[in-house]
Amino acid sequence: MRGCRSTVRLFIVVFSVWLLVDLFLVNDSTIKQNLDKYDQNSINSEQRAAIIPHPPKTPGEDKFHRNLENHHDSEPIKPAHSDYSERHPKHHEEKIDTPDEQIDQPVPDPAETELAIVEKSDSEDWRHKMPWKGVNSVASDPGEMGKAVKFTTEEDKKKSKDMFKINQFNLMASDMISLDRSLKDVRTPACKAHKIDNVKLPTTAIVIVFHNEAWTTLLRTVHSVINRSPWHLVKEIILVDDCSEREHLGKPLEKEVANYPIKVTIVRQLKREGLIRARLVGAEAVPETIDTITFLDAHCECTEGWLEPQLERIRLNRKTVTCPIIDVISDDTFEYLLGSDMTWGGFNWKLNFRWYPVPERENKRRGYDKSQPLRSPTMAGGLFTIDRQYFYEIGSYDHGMDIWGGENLEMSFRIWQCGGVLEIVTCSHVGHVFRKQTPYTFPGGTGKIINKNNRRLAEVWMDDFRRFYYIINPHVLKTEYGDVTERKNLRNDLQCKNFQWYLDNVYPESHIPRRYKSLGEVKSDSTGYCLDTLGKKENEDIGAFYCHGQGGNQIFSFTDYGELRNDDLCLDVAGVGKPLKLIKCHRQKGNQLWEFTDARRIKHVNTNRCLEITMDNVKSKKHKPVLGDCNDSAVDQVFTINNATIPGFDDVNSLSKMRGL
Ligand SMILES: [Mn+2]
Repeated sequence: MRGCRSTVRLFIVVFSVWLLVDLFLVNDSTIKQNLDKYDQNSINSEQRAAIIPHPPKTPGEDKFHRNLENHHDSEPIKPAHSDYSERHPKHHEEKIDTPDEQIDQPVPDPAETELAIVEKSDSEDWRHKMPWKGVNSVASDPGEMGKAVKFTTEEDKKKSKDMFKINQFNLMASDMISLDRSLKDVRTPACKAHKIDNVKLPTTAIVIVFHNEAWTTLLRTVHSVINRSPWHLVKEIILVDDCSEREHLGKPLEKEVANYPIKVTIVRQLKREGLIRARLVGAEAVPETIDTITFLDAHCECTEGWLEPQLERIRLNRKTVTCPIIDVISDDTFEYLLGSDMTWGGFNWKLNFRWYPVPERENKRRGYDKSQPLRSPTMAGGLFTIDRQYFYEIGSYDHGMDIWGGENLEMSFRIWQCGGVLEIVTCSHVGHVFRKQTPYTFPGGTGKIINKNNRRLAEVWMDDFRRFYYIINPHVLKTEYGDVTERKNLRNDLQCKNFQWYLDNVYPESHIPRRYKSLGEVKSDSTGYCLDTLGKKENEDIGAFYCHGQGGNQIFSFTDYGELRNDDLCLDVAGVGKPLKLIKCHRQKGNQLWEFTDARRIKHVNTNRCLEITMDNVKSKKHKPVLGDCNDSAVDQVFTINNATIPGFDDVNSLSKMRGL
């Protein structure tokens, strides 16, 4: 183990990646190749995972089981998968195989979806009776009730700043907070009013993958599961160590979890495999008697009642994959901050997962009841629960993907296109430490790995719509992406619907333009300059640059909504004399409504003025787009809007089809 760790160290290259959601562990095939050279025994992939048997039953565990039986003597707890299905045959398939209808289906009567019966089978103070040392924190401890931990002395501030680099979060703050710290019960009254009979729920195993995780964040994740989940539902916690190098994650971790009241199994990867393959190993370690798998990140905190509403959705339809609302644990102060229940998962032109506002359409479907689960087009990927057998039925993960990246969209598209349902269960809240920067290493660079994974994603699931991705990222076409035959066969065997169906029914709000006049450069004829985002962000001014024909920041779509958009940003002018800005597309026309006239003018409808690209600075030849009075004789107002093509990919027919013409 130690050999593996120090070997990995030799090949570490640090790359900083700015990500909103850092749900990953990394590795690279080059590392693996190098490791193989060092690995005298050249172990194969099956042999890599050494499963440490779970410790003998503790006195606490026995006591716990007795206690449970007392609670449920009328209905003994049986963990077999068949258990929840046999007892509740009606929740199976019947409603579910027609996702087309589901999309427009009104929110069902709560009496049908939420069980009528309802006594909380565990008394409120059940955990205080256990020999479990949990919930021993006191109100005066740092960070209690999710409060921020702040340092006042210069010495502490400096020390915490230094320690920050280890995990890219405030390790010193985390280390001061109790593993059992209390959190507010963040559920809304409507959520609390949902009655769930937790005796009838499917059981789950929690799978947590970690690599060099801090002691306190990892164990606080585990403690929060134990402290805030019904013990009869969480049958096992499986920690997958993706070849960590830190000593505390070796023997000390085994010793620590040996006496926990819920069985904790540690699975060791002897080679670093990355998140995707580590998850698969973790899932395989889940006993067949357990109904569902719950994946969590290694720096989370579960809140009161986080688990039951998710399991309830799976009980009602085993093809539902559920995510909690992911709240924010500040990487700086470890303050627990409530996440929005008004956002869902989408993706942009680069196939990056992004949060976007829930559209009116979906709110209407839910009867404007925020406590009803949201049908989300995609998931962030780190935190979700899935029926164990269904996980395999729909193809677990794409084994051909490396390390991390794209697997969450792959799973999202697959769930929806192959007859499943992906939900954000808004009554379930789990906090996650969002980092601004990854502490992990990306040997070879993130780009290479993500391009490969996304290429596989696009080739297997996106049909002709993959060209949007390739036009924005032409270099992806040069990426070696391996063989996707197996995944295409899976799609065929499962008789999955096509990507157009997904866009039409699940994600009509997607940023992929469906009907458009053009997708390419917006070129000023007189200057040879093009509209260019210059890589600017939302709310910043748009620029112009000499047309380079390389796509990327100069690709705009003139859509049937009258938008001029690059990805999820639209060209927007707030009024006469106001600058041209990039604003999140809202599809409400307004200041984002443009018209391409017969005289090839680009007219801003609200101000009745026309786009022109002018010299901003004669010395530097810097140009910028502005609005001027429309004038049919002004040559600098003449534009050409192009449709970019991909050599060997597009023909005239497919282009017209793509444009919805
Ligand atoms: Mn994370």
